[in-house]
Amino acid sequence: MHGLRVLTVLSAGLVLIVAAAAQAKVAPIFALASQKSHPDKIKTFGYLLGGVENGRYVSDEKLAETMKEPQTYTFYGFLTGQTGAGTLGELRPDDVCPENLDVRLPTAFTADLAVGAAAGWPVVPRVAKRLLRYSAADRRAVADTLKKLGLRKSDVVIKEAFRVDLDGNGTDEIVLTAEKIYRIDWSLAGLRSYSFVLIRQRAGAKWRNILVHETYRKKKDDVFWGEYSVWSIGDLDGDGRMELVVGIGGWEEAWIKTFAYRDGKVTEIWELAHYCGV
Ligand SMILES: [Ca+2]
Ligand SMILES: [Ca+2]
Repeated sequence: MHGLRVLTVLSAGLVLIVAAAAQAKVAPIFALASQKSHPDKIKTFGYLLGGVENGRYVSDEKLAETMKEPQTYTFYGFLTGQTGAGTLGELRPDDVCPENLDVRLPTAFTADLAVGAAAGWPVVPRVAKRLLRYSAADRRAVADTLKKLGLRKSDVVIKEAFRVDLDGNGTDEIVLTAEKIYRIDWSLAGLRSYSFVLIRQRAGAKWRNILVHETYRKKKDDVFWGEYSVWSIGDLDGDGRMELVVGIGGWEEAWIKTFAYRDGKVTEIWELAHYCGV
């Protein structure tokens, strides 16, 4: 009996050590994209945004050193939930912007996020629903935002909208992208052009508009960054609230930005950012 007891204690200790080691490991986060950078398209690239370790974000520069060993990833679509698990291709400097690291995906993916298996929580705890029709209230929210930006004369155009409970408080938010580009030529957006991502949050009987990020040309000097789109929505740090991964595709420049939404406020997560310009 005595021997068995020692064995039990030993094996319990071993389990604890393994669990502690797994928890300490950084989980890298990749945003998956097609060259056209749209979540509905088949994905061919994974861009390393950064990682998460014990609820804290780690920048991609710091992370690259720890990523020599191949590891397992879980794949998620924000409209489908978990779609699978597996390995990714070799991490390598980006062709255009070698300061960034990315992977060419070994097979065709429909997921939009790959997160290291060390993240032990559901990255998509609530699946978002794409809205196929936009309500009058959605259009009014865009019109009100345009008024605030000083763009009363711009046309109200909603490009995409999703319904999901971002913060897990039991009430759905609406995340929408609005955009109208008055083209001067194929690479230049004229005055009154805008593109932005907006959260509509229900507060009692009313709804509040929370601008996530925007670009617009009100004056000649204003620089139009590019076209916004929602790449993914997932809980990247395991606190139960979902973050937004937003792509901005400009002429010769592209950004991937990540935002946290907490208590009705949006903050940018600097560690999980990606920029490429030529
Ligand atoms: Ca909510
Ligand atoms: Ca979170």
